[in-house]
Order: sequence, then structure tokens, then C-alpha cells
Amino acid sequence: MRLEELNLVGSIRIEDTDALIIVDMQNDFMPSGALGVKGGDEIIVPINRLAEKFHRRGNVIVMTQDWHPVGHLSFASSHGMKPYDPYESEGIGPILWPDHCVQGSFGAEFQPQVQAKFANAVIRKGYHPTVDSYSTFIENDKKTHTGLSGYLKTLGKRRIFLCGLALDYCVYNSAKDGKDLGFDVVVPIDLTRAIGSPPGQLSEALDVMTEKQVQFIKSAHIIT
Ligand code: VGL
Ligand code: ZN
Repeated sequence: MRLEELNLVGSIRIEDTDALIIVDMQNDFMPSGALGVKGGDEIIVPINRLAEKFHRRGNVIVMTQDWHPVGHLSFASSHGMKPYDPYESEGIGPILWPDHCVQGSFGAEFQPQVQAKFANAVIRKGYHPTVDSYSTFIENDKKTHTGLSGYLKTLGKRRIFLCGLALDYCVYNSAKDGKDLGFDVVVPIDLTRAIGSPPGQLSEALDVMTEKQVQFIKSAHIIT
């Protein structure tokens, strides 16, 4: 499925049981960053606009941060291979990445224009040296939780709005796990961008999210 083929929801009103999750809006995922995502900078201002709406209503906002140790096994450099080379092992893959979002580095910091001050909580993921974590709920070993599900459920949240980077990796896997964990999931489609590698990754992500009844909407149609 292509982006243009997604069915969009007409409009959604923000409710008290909603949380906004802003995924990986970090320097390394900006177009000039180590793992640059095309158009990643274009979504900063509209994400801030949506965050402002959630904040004004008193709704919970969570930000996530990809947060890898030096020499993380998802890095091509750890295998003597090239970034974006295919590689599959438990908790890693389907491709290898440039070194990115190294703990404490500039690249791992939130892009400074992103309104991080509104975040109630920050979830860091990918810090176990041998396991990646595309989902902000459960790491790629499919068993280690980040604690986000418990956090949201303790606060009575039932629906999550997922925006940020990247649509075909962290947003996708967070949406999938979110549904499996019992949340309703909404993706404001204009507030995310895809990596697009390997070919077919985005298409598969859109297929699976559609199948799992993730809802897609234009951010302008989210009302308070
Ligand atoms: C991501 C690849 C590697 C993401 C993180 O945030 O989507 N993608 N690390
Ligand atoms: Zn990463």
C-alpha cells in the first residue's frame, strides 16, 4: 500500500483519556543528521502545534528518544559492514544503520525547535547493546518492556496519538504494539516521515497498521 492509498478519518476530538507520543525527534533523524530522514524537519512546527493543543487541555505528552550505547549492534560499524546493508539477527535488522543517537551525543538530543518542555515523560529506548528497540513499548526481543504501557494505563489513558520519526520503523512498531497492548492508536499522517529502506518497508508498515485498525488522520482535523 502507498501513502496516497490510506483511508483517512474525518475528524477526532481530543478526550481526557488521550495521550500524545512524539517519537524520536532528535538531531540525528533530521535531514542533515547521521540517520537523516527526508522531510523530518518539516514536521517540527506542526508537531509543536498539536503538542500545544494537548498541553492546553492538560493531556499527557510523552517524548521518546533513541538512545544507543557506543558500538550498538544495530550499527553497521559494529559488523564491518555498510549502513543500510541487509542484516538480520535476533533483535537487530532488517538492515544495519549508521552510528546514530549515541547516548549523550549532540545527535541524540532533541532537535532544539521541538517543544520538549511540554513533555510529562521521556522514554529512552535502544540502550541495550545487543538489542534494538523500534517500538517505544517493547524492545525488538519482543519481551523487554520500556514501561510506557504501564505508565499510560496507570494514568487512565486509552488512546494514543503517535507522531514523529520514522513512520516505517519506530512509529510503525509503536503503533503495532500499542494496538496489541489494548490502546486505540491514531497516526496524524502529516506529522511523520519514513526512512524508506529497504524497499517495501513502508508499504508493509502501512499494510500492517491498516490491518490492525490503526487510524490515520490529518493533524488539522484533530479538534479540542
Ligand atoms: C529508528 C532506525 C534506527 C526510528 C531508530 O526512530 O525509527 N529507526 N533507530
Ligand atoms: Zn536507532
